[in-house]
Amino acid sequence: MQRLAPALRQDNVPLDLISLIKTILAATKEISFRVSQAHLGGLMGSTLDENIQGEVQKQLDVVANQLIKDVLLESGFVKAISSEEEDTSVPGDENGHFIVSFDPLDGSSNIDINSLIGTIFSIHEAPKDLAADDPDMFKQAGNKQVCAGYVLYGPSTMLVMTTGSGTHFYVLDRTHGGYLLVERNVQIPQETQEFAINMSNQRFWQAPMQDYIADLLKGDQGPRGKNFNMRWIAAMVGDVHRVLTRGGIFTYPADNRNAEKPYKLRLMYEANPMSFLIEQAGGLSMTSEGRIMDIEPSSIHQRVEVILGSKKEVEACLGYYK
Ligand code: AFP
Repeated sequence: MQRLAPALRQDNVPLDLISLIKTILAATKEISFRVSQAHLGGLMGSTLDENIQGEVQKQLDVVANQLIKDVLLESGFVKAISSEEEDTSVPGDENGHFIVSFDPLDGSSNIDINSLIGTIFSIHEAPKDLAADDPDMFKQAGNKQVCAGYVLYGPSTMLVMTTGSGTHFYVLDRTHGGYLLVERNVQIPQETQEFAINMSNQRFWQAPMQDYIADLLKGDQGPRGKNFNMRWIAAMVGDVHRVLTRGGIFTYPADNRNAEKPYKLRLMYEANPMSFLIEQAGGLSMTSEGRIMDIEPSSIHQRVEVILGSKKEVEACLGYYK
């Protein structure tokens, strides 16, 4: 099995980007260890703090954020970082070539039940004309990402990453301490019979999503003419990993629970990196109005509607919005 750096060189990834990726992954190896030891190391449960989005931070959220933040800011490769757990962007090295957005531990409600969680990251080139402390550096669409990926802390620790030459799966090999390539150019099946949505929000969705899901639930007796299965992991990393592995549709649609917050998922460190991975694997990643990666961001914690997965199923869902 191929090691990470040769695999990236085969895809003509520039050396400074390879170094940055290796820096992020060094932190994920430590996070993987801390996650596995959380109970033993007294890292279960919440802190007394909330992040800027009003979510109570888990102890592991804070530890994971600090680990990634430290390695990135010490590396000299990054001009600035932004994180789910940081109020604003954090300046790095003025000469850094890249900016990194990340969710240090996605699915943190799963920590206490020993279920799937992961780290999501997105890398852009740093604009040369803006200073390191200028948050406008992060106002770049997802279609300008040079790398995106996640590390899933599951039964095995897996890295799923793209640099624009396909989406590849790697597994952390603890015997030599590095990630090994296990599957190159993953392809999502175009059709599926599996959907992922938080059904408990059904009454809050807009009419087109209500109608779409109602038709899926009618199974082979309804207009789709086939039975559908449902899955919900409550961690986007877990749900997207299943979609990448065996197909499916995953959506967190707009809802009217809170008029000021119609969307749940974050554009910069959830939707954009997942969209890059999904599109590189032949899938679609959309809002009901267009391609997620074409959205020009207005702020680092911006939220967005997400409908992604198997191409034909995403198209079928979007058909209800026309
Ligand atoms: P946290 O990391 O804050 O727990 O949120 C995870 C997440 O943003 C995303 O990974 C899940 O798809 C979604 O929330 C799950 O939300 P609900 O199950 O609460 O609807």
